[in-house]
Amino acid sequence: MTTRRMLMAAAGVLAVATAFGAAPAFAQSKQVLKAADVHPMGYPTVDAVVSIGKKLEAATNGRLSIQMFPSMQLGGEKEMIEQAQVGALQFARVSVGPVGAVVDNLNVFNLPFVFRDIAHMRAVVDGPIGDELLKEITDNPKSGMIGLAWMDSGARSFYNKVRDVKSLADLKGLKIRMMGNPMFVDTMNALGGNGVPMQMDQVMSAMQTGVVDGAENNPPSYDSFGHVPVAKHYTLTEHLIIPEILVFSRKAFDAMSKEDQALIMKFGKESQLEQRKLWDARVVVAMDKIKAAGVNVITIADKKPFQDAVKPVWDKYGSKYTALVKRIQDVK
Ligand code: GTR
Repeated sequence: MTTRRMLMAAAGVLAVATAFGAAPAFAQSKQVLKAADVHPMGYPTVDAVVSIGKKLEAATNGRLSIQMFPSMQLGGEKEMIEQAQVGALQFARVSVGPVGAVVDNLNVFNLPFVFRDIAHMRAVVDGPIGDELLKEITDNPKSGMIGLAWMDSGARSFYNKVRDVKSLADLKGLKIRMMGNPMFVDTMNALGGNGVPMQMDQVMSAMQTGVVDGAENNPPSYDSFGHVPVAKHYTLTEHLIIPEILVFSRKAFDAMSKEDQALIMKFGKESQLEQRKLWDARVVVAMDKIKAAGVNVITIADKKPFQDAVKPVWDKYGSKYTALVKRIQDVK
């Protein structure tokens, strides 16, 4: 046998061994796990995942580590989910918005005003409902993902470059970028504006060229995506409180040893509360920067007209989740 053929034969034997789950040699080899986020280094979600990498390195003597691809380097969140599904990417930190398109029950968190406030959202994701929904991602054979942890994304509010929005009437006719899930576009339309679905990587130029008048996001994202100087009217509608989610590629997970899987699950889960601390500090910094940039930050004392206006969204999508919504509402 030539050396080349011998190598190929050896590779064949190993491939068969792997297929039958007997590949201790592979399980012990050095592995750099890829992680991606749309946010830059220093953003709370990114730092929380970098910290998982440090813990993995410490626990495995450097055998497992994480390479972070921040700032949309691997594309938008839809692409990140697809890459995790095929095993090209191991950790994807994405919003529940796009994951709802893959695991339907998650869409319950995408209903406008489903949470009373941020504290309510936290109580829900920290409790049994949060655990069940993570497990649903993991157990759903079509998802291709393992649900590791929830992360905080505060509350989303509207910003635009045209005018102050003090009431529903002011939203009329404004073209507002929404994340690509029909529930969000319908939410904007129900509020009187025009919802335009778009991935984050296109939003800046769309605002600059007038394809959209604005977007909606939490203060840290509004600041960190560089949208503040372009769209200086910010209204704290807090219409969507959508948690972030950290997923791991099912394909990559299945190829790991039980011990390594346990480390991923453990450090993944620990990142939930670590990220939250980083988040709370970041919100304060972002709000200060937004105000210092001369943005008129408008609070809405009575959100009831906004909540009433999104009733059609609840009529269209809410009935599927009635039991789950009731359980969410019952969480104190
Ligand atoms: C951010 C969130 C991202 C993404 C982004 C968006 O708040 O952290 O995961 O959802 O908003 O609007 O696309």
